[in-house]
Amino acid sequence: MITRTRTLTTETSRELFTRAQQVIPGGVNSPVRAWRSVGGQPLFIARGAGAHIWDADGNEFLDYVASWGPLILGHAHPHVVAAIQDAAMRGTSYGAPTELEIELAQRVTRAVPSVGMVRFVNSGTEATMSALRLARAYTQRDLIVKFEGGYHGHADFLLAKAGSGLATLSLPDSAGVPAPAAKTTLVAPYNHLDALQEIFNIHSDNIAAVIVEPVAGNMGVVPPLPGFLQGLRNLTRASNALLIFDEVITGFRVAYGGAQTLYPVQPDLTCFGKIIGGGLPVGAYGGRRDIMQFVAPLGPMYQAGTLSGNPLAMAAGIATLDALAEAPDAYAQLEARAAQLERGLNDAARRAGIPVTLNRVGSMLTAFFTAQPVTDYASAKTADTQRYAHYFHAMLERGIYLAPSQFEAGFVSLAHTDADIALTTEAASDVLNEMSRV
Ligand code: KE4
Repeated sequence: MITRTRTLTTETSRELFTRAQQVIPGGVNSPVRAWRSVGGQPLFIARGAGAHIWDADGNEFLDYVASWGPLILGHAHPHVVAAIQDAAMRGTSYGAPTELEIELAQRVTRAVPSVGMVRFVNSGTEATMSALRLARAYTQRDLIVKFEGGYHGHADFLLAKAGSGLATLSLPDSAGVPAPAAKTTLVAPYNHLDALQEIFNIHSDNIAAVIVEPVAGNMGVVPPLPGFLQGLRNLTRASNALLIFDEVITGFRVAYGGAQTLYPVQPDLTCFGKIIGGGLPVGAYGGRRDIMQFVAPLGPMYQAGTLSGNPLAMAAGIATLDALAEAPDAYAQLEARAAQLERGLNDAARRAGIPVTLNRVGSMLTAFFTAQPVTDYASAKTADTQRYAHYFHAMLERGIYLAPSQFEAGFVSLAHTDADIALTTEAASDVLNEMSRV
């Protein structure tokens, strides 16, 4: 049972954070975990089960981060744990092909019609980096297009921000990224086809690919406006550039076949991650067989990985996808629970008179603290991040663990119950009413 504590005891997490900072930059192995945008010190998590996590001090929370998306079944699902244990008993890695890789690859290619072949890697970053190298190899062109607010992992040429003019080449968006690496990237505003048309008017013969999150998750959840994805498909096809869907979040999240089955647009290549690893490190890229023939050892585009297709990760991914495929109306249940949460949060914000724009696609959602619609990065940035930080901490005190950033997606899992959703919306109502009085 969630214990509602107004002030959390976090002594152990604090001690662990002090120790961690001695040996790990910022005390974390990924920046968002440091809570820089919401303030305070991160909680160290000791265990998870279903929709719940417990921190090192024993505080229990309802978890809506879900390891940033992989845990669509909830934490420590018995079938996933058993599959990992079973694989581990036979060894953890061979550096040689195994049947498990075929099993997971067949599940992915059967679920996603545009994916004729797939290559497994160890992260979403590797998946997108490899897919873009493949697009460049296949088209023999250098430029790529991404969208402002889109995140595709930390490959040099993807850490790029828009240059002065829309169609000008980009600038590095991180220290250590050489200017030439950023210059091969063009950045357009999400959901703005006219801006993309302008880029293609100038650069079309040199564009290898457009990479897009078919439902944006990394500026907070921003769905594609009607016609946006089809417009990308038309523009790329007309200029012989490839269309790459980055479905690292949306793959098996918004539908078993990913966003490309919700919005019937077929990309040339698709990137996966998160859910297909069931919580273990897996990424993948795949697509048209004629393009995948370029991947070594078949073709000239090189990509490799010591632990790619690792048997434990494959076993976790297979168990996860099978649980999704076999659960009766799993996606209808995810939709119903997330819709219940959306209604509850919207009602609470309206009653409190706090402006909130809630964007949701299936079981991924974000409550932006802004009164205006959020359809791109510029409108996402109108959100009041201070208000979000207050909301984050106040919900934490009520046993609800949200993303430690306004510009991230929250996730409902199959382990969340109606009672969990009711408890969450009750806590939100409490917090938003309090916020309306300050
Ligand atoms: P990884 O390299 O983190 O496995 O995947 C990179 C990636 C690629 N594409 C999309 C659409 C993604 O969302 C991600 C990673 N997502 C972030 C959360 N927004 C991971 C969290 C983190 O960076 O710690």
